[in-house]
Amino acid sequence: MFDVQKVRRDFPILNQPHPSQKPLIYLDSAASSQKPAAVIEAMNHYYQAQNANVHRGIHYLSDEATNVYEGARKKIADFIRSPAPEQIIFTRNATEALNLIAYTWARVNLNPGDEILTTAMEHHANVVPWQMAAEMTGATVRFLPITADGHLDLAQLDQYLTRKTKLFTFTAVSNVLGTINPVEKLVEKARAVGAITVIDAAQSVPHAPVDVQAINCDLLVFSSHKMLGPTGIGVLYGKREILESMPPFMGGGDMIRRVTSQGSTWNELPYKFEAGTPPIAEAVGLGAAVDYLNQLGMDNVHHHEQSITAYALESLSEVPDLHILGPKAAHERGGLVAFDLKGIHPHDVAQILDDDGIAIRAGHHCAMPLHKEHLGLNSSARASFYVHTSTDEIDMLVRSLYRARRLFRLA
Ligand code: C6P
Repeated sequence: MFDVQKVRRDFPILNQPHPSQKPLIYLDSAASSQKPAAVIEAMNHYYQAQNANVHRGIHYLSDEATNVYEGARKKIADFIRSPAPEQIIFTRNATEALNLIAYTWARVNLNPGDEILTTAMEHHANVVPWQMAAEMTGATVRFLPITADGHLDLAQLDQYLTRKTKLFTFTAVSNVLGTINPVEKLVEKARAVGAITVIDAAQSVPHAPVDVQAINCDLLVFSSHKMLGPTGIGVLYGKREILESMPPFMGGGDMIRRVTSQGSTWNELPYKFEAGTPPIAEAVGLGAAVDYLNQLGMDNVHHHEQSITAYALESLSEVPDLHILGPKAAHERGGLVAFDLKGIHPHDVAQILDDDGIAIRAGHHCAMPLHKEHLGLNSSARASFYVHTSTDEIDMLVRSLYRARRLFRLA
C-alpha cells in the first residue's frame, strides 16, 4: 500500500484551501481526476523543450516530439497489456472512441434485423452512439436489464444475447452504481453467439489492473482525464484484425497512404484512425500519468479504493434516510458511492457539502435511462474516490451530510 498523505501532497490543486478556508476535499474523481505535479511538469517540459508536429518534419524537434508521442503509446499499450502499440488509437476521449466504433465498424457491419446489445446501467456515451448507428443501419438497440441490487441481470442474458446480436457493449464499472461487471464472462458469452464486444472501461482502467488479452475483448475504450492525465485525449484499444477491417473514421492528414484527385488509400494502424495533428502534449501527460500509477502499483490503487469504499459504505449507512445505490458489498464495487438522501434534492446536498469544502457530483451522471427507468429517480448525489482519498475525508463527508439534514430540519 502507499502513504495517502504523501500521495495527496503530489497534487498541487489539493494543497490550496477552499474559499471557505476549509481544506479542499475532492470526491469527484469519477467525473474528472486531479493531476499530480509529475503530469503537469511532463506537459510543461514538452512545450518548453520538445514541441513540434509529429511524423512530419525532418528536424530535431519533430523527431523528439514523435519519440515522446509514440513513447506514450507504448506506455499505454503496456499498461493495459495490449499485444502491440499499434493497437492503441488516440481519440479525444472515451466518448469519441465509442463514436468511432459506431461510425466505422457498426456502419459497415450492421443490417436491418441485426441487434446491438447494451445494458441498463450505461453512461449516455455507451447508449447514444448505438442509437445513432441503429438509425443509420436499420439495426435495433436492446438493453440488458439490471437486478434490484444493481447487478446486470445475467439470468436474462441468454434472452438478450442471441444470434441476432452483432455487437455487445457494456461498462466494466458503472459510474452510478459502482458495480464491477464480470467482463471476461460477458466476452465469452458474446463470442459464443458470434457477437463482437466493446468494453467501456472509462471507470475501470484508472482504478484497477486491466489486461485486454486476458479479457479477450474486441474493442475497449477509456479517457485520460479520469486517470490523472489531461483532458483532450482518450484511447481506443482493438484487436488487430478488427481494427484492420474497420474503415477510417475521419479523413485528412496522417491517416492516408496515398491521395490522388481520384481517391485515397489508408495508412496502417494506428494512423488510419488518427486524422490531423494529434493531441501530442496530452499523450505525453497521459504517459506521465501511467508512470505515476505504475509507481503506486495498480493492485495497490485498487486495494486502497476498495478499503475506502468499504469505509464509506459503512459510514454512510449510518446516516438516517440515506439510500445507497448499487451493490451492498465493497468488493463488488469500484471507488464511488451514489446515494439519495430523503427530503433533500441532490443539488442541495452538493451545495451544502461545497460550503464545507467538499466536492461531489449531483445529477443524473449522464445515465438518464438508469435513473429514470430503473432507479425511479431523476438524479442522485455521488462521492467518488481515488489515490488521494483518506478515511478522514469520508468522516468529513458524513459530518457534512448530518449538517445538511439539520439545515433541512430533518434531524
Ligand atoms: N463519466 C461521470 O461523472 P468522457 O466524457 O468521454 O471522458 O467519458 C464518458 C464516460 C463513458 N463511460 C463512463 C462509464 C463514464 O463514467 C464516462 C464519464 C463522468 O460519471 C462524466 S459524465
